[in-house]
Amino acid sequence: MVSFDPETLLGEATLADRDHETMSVEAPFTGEEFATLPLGDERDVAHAFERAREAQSDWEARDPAERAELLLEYHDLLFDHSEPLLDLVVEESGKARRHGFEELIDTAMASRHYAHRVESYLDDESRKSPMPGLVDVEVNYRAKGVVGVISPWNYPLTLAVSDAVAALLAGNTVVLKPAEQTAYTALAAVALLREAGVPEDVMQVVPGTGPDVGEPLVEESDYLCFTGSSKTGSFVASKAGEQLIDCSLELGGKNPAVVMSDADIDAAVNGLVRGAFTNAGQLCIAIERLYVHESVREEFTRKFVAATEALDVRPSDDWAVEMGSLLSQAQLDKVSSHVEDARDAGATVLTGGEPLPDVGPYAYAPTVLTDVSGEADLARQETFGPVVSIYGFEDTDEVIERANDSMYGLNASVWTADTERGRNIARRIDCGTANVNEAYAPSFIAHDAPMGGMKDSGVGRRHGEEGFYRFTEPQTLATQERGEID
Ligand code: TXE
Repeated sequence: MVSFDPETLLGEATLADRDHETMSVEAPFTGEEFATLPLGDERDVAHAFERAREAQSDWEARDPAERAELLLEYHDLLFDHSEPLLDLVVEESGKARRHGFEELIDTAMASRHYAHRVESYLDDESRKSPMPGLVDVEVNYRAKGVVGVISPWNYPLTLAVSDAVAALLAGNTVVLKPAEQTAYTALAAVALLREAGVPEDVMQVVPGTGPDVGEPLVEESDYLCFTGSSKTGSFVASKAGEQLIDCSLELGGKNPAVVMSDADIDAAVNGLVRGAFTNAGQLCIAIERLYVHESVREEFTRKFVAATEALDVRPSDDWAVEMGSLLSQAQLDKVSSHVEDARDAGATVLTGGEPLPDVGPYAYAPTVLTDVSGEADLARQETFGPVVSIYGFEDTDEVIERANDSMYGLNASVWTADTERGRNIARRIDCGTANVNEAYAPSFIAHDAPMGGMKDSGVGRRHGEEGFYRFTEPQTLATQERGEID
C-alpha cells in the first residue's frame, strides 16, 4: 500500500539533494500548518527535464497497449486507496468529501477512457487518406516529447493528473508543477501512478511557486498544459509563444444559467444549487449568473434561497457534508470584496453574504444576491466562491445577449420544458460546454466529449479526441507506389 503521510510523499518529488526554501501548507478547515513544502527552482526543473528527455524515447517505443495496461492498473489503485487519498484531499483543500470523491472518479475515468482509446487513436484508419493511384499516405502520431503540466489547487487531484494520463498514453513523458497550496495531493496521485508501474522519470513532480518552477518549466517544455486563472494563463501562453510551442489553457468562467418560463422549477433549483455551490463554487464551470424569466422569478428565487439555506456546510469529512471551506485567506478576501462592493453599489443579499468562522477561518456562507449592478466585479469577474446573482429577463434574444456579455465563455446552462428550444438557445451562447436541464455535464461521463473555453476562458480542449491529439505531432508519410504507375 502507498503511504499518504506527507513526509513519505515528499520522496516522490524531483528535488535535488540540497537545502530548499520551504513554505507552510495550511489545512483550510483549521488554518493550522498541515505540512511544510520544499520549494524547487530552475535547477530542479532542469534536472527533471533531463531525466524526462532521457526516458521519453523508450517510453514512446513501448507498445501502446502496454502503456494502457499501466493506466488501467492506476484506475484500480485509485479506488483501492480511496479512503486515505480522500482524507488527504479533504485536509489539504478544505473541500467536502463528496467533491473529493468526484475528483477521484474523474481521475479514474480519464485513465480508463484513454487507456481504452489509445490504440485506435494512434492507428486511426479514417485519418489515413491515400491519394488515389499515386501515393500511399499514412499519418503517424508521434509524441510531442516532454509535456509540462501546471495545475491549480481547486481540484488538486484530477487537474494534476487527468491531462497527464492522456499525454503519457500518447508516448510523452511529463513534468508536473502542482499548485503549491495542494502539492501533497498531486504527489499522492503520482505515487499511485508509480505504484501502477509508470517509471519514475516518465512522470515527475517539481513542487514550487509559479515564478520559480512554473516559468522555467514553460521554457523547457515541448507542450504546455495549463489550468488556472486567465491572467496567469495569458502570461504563460505568451512565454510558450516565444518558445514556439503549443499549449492548452483551461481558465476562468463567469458562467450563466437561463431559466425559461416553462422550466421545471424544482429541477432547476436542485440542479443550479449544485451548479453554484459544488466545491464552494471553486470550480471553473460553476454557475455564477442566474437569469430567470420574470414570470417565474419570484417562485424560483424563493425556492433557490430555501435550498441554499438547507445546504449542509460543516468542517467535517462526513459524506453528508455538501460544502466545505474556501482554500485560503486570498480566496476569502476576493469573495468577500466582490460581495461587499456589490452590496455598496445597491445589491440585495438574499441569504449568506458573510464568512462562516465556525466552519473554518476561510469559510464563506453560500450566498445569493439580486439587484447586482452590471458593472460590479461580482457581475463581470470570476468570483470563484459560493456566490450567485439572480437577474430577471423578459425576452429570449435579450437574455442571450446578456449571457454573452462577458469576457468569459466556458460553460452555460439552459432550463426549459422545450428541449429543442433549449438547445437552440444554448447553441447561441458563446461557451465551450452548454447544457440543457443540467448545470454542467457530470465529469465522470463526459470524457468522450471535448471540454474547454471560448474567449478568455481558454485555448484548446481537454477530454475526447481533441484532448488526446493535442499531445501528438502528426507526421504525414507519403510513399510513391512506382510499380503501380508503370
Ligand atoms: O491562480 P493562478 P491563483 C482563478 C480563480 C482564482 C484565481 C486566482 O478565479 O480566484 O484564479 O487563483 C501557477 N508562471 N482560478 O492565484 O496564479 C500557480 O503556481 C507559471 C481558476 O491560484 O493562475 C498554480 O500552479 N505558473 C482556475 C497555477 O499557476 C504560474 C483554477 C494556477 O495559479 C505562475 C485556479 C507563473 N508566473 C484558479 N504564476 C480554473 N480554471 O479552474 C502562478 N502559476
